[in-house]
Amino acid sequence: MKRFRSLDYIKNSYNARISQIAEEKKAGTKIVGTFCLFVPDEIIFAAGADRIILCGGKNDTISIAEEYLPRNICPLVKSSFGSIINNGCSGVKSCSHFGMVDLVVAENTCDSKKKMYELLEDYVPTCVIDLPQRPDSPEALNYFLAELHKFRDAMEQLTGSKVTVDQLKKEIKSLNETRKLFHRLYDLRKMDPPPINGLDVLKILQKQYFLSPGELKKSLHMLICEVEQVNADRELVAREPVNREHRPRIMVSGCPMAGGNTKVPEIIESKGGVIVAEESCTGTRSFWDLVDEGKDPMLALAERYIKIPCSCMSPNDRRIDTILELAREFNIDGVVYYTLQFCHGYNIEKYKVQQALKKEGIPLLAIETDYGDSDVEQIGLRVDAFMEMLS
Ligand code: BJ8
Repeated sequence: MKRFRSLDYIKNSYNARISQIAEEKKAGTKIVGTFCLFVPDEIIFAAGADRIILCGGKNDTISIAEEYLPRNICPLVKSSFGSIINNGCSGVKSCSHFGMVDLVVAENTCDSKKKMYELLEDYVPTCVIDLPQRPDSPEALNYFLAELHKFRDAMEQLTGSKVTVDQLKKEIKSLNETRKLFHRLYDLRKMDPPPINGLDVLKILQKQYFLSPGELKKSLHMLICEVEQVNADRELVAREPVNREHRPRIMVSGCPMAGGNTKVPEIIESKGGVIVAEESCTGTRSFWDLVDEGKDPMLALAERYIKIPCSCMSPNDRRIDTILELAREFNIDGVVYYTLQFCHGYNIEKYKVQQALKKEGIPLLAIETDYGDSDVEQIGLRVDAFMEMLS
């Protein structure tokens, strides 16, 4: 598979982004840290603040968190908490951006996150958006809209700037443009074989809430141009007979893979599969639906964000429908169902997902794992057998 130069650019963007945030802070811009897709970035940007993601995907800060949190909770929660409280001062190499935020905007989703946020307040000011967890009930939308209004007020207080309707509309339009770019990239992955592998796409997915919106758009444009070029070159070659071996087309579905966590995709693609879609918060859940630009912006945001099919919602049939739709659109051969240890929501939903896929004749391999390396070999053997079955 081709090496994409734009991905080197994205990989090397970390230091530039940190310097940019440091400059912004010096100039008085407030920096907001988030953990979840349910927090609308549009409101943060419309208030004149900047945003960085705080989800931890690395193993090395987990032991720090375990001094405060139980061992048997999800590694994403422990890694994130460890990174924030460590903040580079206990000998473990930590990402410096964790110490740069003025306000954490959290959300009531799973129990582990909710309770972790209560502890976090001792380290950094934290504002929590409450979520109605039955999104299809008639009262849910109004409740969520009221929560978003409170969040907007908190942002205005933080920055001292009014969030105007015009500014919100501008940010909605801009973030919709980014979502459309992701759709373009994913459309290219519908080809067989896809011109880009899943690990490469994951590199930009993991950076999407770290880069500034402008840098993200620029990076996506560069990547899409390169991937389109691969296709154009292929069409030329395809006029002559070429033997293209079919690699099993895999969809990864389940928990997010925060930056630093690429274990399972690496195994899948090293065993001959190619990931063509991710039903995940580091995947389609982050960009699939656009915000309606024709409506009152706060209502449009509430309508769009409440529909995110996270397993914290109940019932969550929307997620099953999405998985089936993606499986058809991307011509999926098999699903790798990815759960982080102790994430009960995604783990329990696996049963319904498996039943729905079975009716479509699509096999599922369930992998439950953490951020450590001790199970790499064992996962490798299971993925190997799965690929052989799909070939
Ligand atoms: S919208 S998936 S980002 S909550 S993996 S911490 S659910 S125990 S990350 Fe999430 Fe928002 Fe939902 Fe997405 Fe809890 Fe599960 Fe851990 Fe999770």
